[in-house]
Amino acid sequence: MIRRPARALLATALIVGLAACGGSDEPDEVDGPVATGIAPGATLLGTVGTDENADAFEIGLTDESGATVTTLPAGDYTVKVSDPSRIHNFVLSGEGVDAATEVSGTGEQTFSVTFTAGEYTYVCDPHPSMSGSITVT
Ligand SMILES: [Cu+2]
Repeated sequence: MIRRPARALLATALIVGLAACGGSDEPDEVDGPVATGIAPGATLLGTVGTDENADAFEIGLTDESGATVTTLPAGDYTVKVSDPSRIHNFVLSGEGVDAATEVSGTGEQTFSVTFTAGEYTYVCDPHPSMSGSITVT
């Protein structure tokens, strides 16, 4: 007798959850905040691993507040990459850009890049599932 209302509540929660996900045009699912209002001249932060675990299978490109970059206007940018892992690297590529850290190397590297309209990707060479993309407009 108690189960039936509980089940109905669960079903309602599922429907609401599905509705919230519907209609998303985002090409990649992003955890956490998405960066907005980025302008040429900004510094972007590339990361592999996590603060807790340098070898974690995580890769990211964020603004200085830590919000994930998914789109930004064409122009010149500084990309600071933090690569504390000996099993990962960070490769940012696309039209006119090929910036990469070494897999075996660790530390920070800073790249000056010029983005033009189009798609750019960032990926870890040994682990292609670690990847993301940005759309330059
Ligand atoms: Cu990797």
